[in-house]
Amino acid sequence: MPPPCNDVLWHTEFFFSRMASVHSCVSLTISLVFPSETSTSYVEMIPKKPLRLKAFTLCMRVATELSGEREIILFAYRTPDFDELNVWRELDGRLSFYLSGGGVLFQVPGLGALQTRLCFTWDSSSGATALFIDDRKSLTKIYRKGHTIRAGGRVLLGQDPDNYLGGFDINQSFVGEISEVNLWDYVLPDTAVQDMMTAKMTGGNVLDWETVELRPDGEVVEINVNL
Ligand SMILES: *[C@@H]1O[C@H](CO)[C@@H](O)[C@H](O)[C@H]1NC(C)=O
Ligand SMILES: [Ca+2]
Repeated sequence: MPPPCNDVLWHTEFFFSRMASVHSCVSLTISLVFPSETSTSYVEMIPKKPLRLKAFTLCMRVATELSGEREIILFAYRTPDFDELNVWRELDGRLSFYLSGGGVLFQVPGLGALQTRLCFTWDSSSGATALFIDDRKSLTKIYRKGHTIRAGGRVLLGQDPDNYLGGFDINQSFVGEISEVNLWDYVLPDTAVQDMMTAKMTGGNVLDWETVELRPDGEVVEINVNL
């Protein structure tokens, strides 16, 4: 086993006849697999600080084979009375998020079995919001200018809670694989988002996938992945 470099491992590759050796760091990360539709399985993420947000960047790596007219919850943050920040794959395949009220929807290529990296950005001061998918950025839309996301809720993957920690609907559950969920309380520069898309999404100052405490409940499998 080659020596570790910080939290990653060195490995050596030999390229063809040139016999040049190249060292690179292989990152270990956790990925969550939701194998089937349930109205019970979820993973709670414990944030580093309260989600009192006037801006955010929310990233995740996701794959799902759910097809047809099926809503899929990708991320849910709910306080006792409101869905504060919920991210969806809509019935018609659009990607969207909702800040306690009507949502903002992006008409983009649909999710599928191949892993897709997504980052949403939103800034209350202008209302500007955009979506990055792998190395591409969407148009900018204007949504909920002046709004503040409230603190005091819970972050869930796998289910859409219609009350504080329940009211799950099997037909909105997440089925597939999800990882690299990171949340920042500001809008990252486009280049920073795009650099992460080609390496690893990490370092969220509210939710950092590398260090976040995950509390799984039900039928969820945590696997280790070498990126
Ligand atoms: C889920 O969807 C199926 C198929 O459309 C339907 O038969 C079932 O009643 C739905 N379940 C709930 C809880 O809405
Ligand atoms: Ca619901």
